Amino acid sequence: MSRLSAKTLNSIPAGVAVPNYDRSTLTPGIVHLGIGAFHRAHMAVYVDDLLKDHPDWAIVGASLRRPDTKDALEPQDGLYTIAVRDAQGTHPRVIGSILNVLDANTQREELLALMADPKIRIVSLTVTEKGYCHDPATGELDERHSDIAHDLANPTAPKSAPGMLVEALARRHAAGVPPFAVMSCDNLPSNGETVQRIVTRFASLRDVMLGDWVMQNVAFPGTMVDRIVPSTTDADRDTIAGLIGADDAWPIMTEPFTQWVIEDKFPQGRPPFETVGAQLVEDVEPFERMKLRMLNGSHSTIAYLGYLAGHEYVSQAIADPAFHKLIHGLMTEEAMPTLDMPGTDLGAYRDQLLARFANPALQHRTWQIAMDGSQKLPQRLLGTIRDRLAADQPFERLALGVAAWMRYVVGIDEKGENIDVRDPLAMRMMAIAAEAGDDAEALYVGLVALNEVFGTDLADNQAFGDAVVTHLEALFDDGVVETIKAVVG
Ligand code: CS2
Repeated sequence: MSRLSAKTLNSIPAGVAVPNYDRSTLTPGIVHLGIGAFHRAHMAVYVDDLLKDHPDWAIVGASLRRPDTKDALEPQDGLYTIAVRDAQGTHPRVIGSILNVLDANTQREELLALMADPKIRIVSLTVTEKGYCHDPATGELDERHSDIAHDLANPTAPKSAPGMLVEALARRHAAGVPPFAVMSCDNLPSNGETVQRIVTRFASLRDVMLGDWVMQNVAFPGTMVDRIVPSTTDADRDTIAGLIGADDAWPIMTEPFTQWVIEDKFPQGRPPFETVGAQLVEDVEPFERMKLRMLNGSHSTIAYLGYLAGHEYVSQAIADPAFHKLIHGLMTEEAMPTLDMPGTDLGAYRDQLLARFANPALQHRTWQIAMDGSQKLPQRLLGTIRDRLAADQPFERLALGVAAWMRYVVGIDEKGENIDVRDPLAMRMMAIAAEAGDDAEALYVGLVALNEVFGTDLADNQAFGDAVVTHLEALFDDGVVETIKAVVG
C-alpha cells in the first residue's frame, strides 16, 4: 500500500475529506511548539478549516523532545488523518494545515530563525504541563530546573520552551520586529498569565531590559482547549489504512466533541478563528476553571481509581455504576459550587462530560491520563479543595481522588504488579513510598511535603490530611472497589 503524501492525496477515496485548498499557496503564520497528538486533533483542524480563504496562516510544527512526529510526517508532506470515533463508526479526514515539522534538537537555528521572522505572528504551544519548567503549586518558573539552568547558561542555544520563546523574542526585539503572540493551549490554570509570568521571568534572568520589554510588549492570550485524544495504537494505523487506502504512520483518533475558547489578544493579527467554531472572549479564565475542575478533575480521579480497579479504559470505569455515581457527585456536589459561570448550564455540561467519558469507541487509557499527576493535581483537584476548605464545605470525593493518586504513585497495584509511573517526580515519590511501606499516614506525610504540588497551606491543613489519610487507609485495607462503594453509599 502506498504512503499518504501530496502525491497520493488524489487517490484517497471519495467520502474521505481532504484539504479544500491548494497547499502550494500556503505560507506559515504560526509556529507550534510541541506537535503532539492533541495539537493535531485540535488547533490544526481549526486552521485547516480556514486556510482556503486565509492561506497565510499555515502552521510549522516543532518537536522539542522526540523527533517521532517529524519522522512520521516528513515522508507524508505533513499530511495526516484524523478519525472521529463514535458509536456509528470511525470517520476519517485528511488534514493539510501543517506545512512541515522541525526537530528543535537538530534544527534549532532554522526554528529560531523562523520564529524571528515577521511573517510568524503567533507561536502556540502544547508542551504539556511539565514543558513549562514551572512550579505547579505557585505557577512560577522553576529556576533550579536543569533545562532552565542550561538555557540561562546557553541563551542562544536553548532547549526548553521558555528558553526558545525568549531567544526568538530577543532576536525580534534586536531586529525591531514586533513580537508574536504566545498562545498556550495546555491545561494550565490561567494559561496565558501563567506563561507570561514564566517567560517574563526567564527573560529578566537573561537581561532585565529584555524582561521589561517582554512584559510590556508581548501578548499572551489565554485559551481553554478541549478534545479527548487517546494515544494512537498500531491497530488504529491498520484501521486508517483500510479506510483511506494508504498508510499513515501517525493518524490521530479522537471524539466528535471539540471546544476552543480564546482570549482575543493578538496585536499582530490572528486568523478568524470565530468563523470555524472557536469562541473569542474577553476573559477565558472562568471557562478554563470549569474545564479543569469538571473534566480534568474527573479524568484524573477516574484514571487513578480506574487503573487500580483494573480498568484499562475510561469508558470501562465509567460504565461501573459506583464510578459513575462518584464522578457525578464529584462534579455536582464538590466542583460545580466553586464555579461562577452565569449563563452556562453546568448540569448540562456535566451530563455531556459523562457521556463523553462513556464513549466506548474512544479507548482512552486510564494509564495515559495518570501520567504526570504531580503536574496536574494542583489545577485539577487541589484548587477546588482549597475553595471547599475556605467555604467550610465537604470535599470527600476530591480527597478520594488525591488519595488514589498517592496510592497509584506507590508503583504497585492491588495484584502486586508494578505500575509504570510516569512523572517528573517519579523517583522522589517512589523513594517516599519505599520509606513509608504500607503505612498510609507515613505515605501521606511524605507526599504532602512535596511543596511544588501541595504548597505549604495544604500540607499544614488538618482537615485535608484527615480526609486524604482516611481514604488512603481504606484503599490499602479494603481496595478500590470497596472504598468507592463506601463513599457513594
Ligand atoms: C486528560 C486530558 O491526559 C489527560 O490528562 O485529562 O488530556 C484531556 O483528555 C483533555 O484535556 C481533554 O480536553
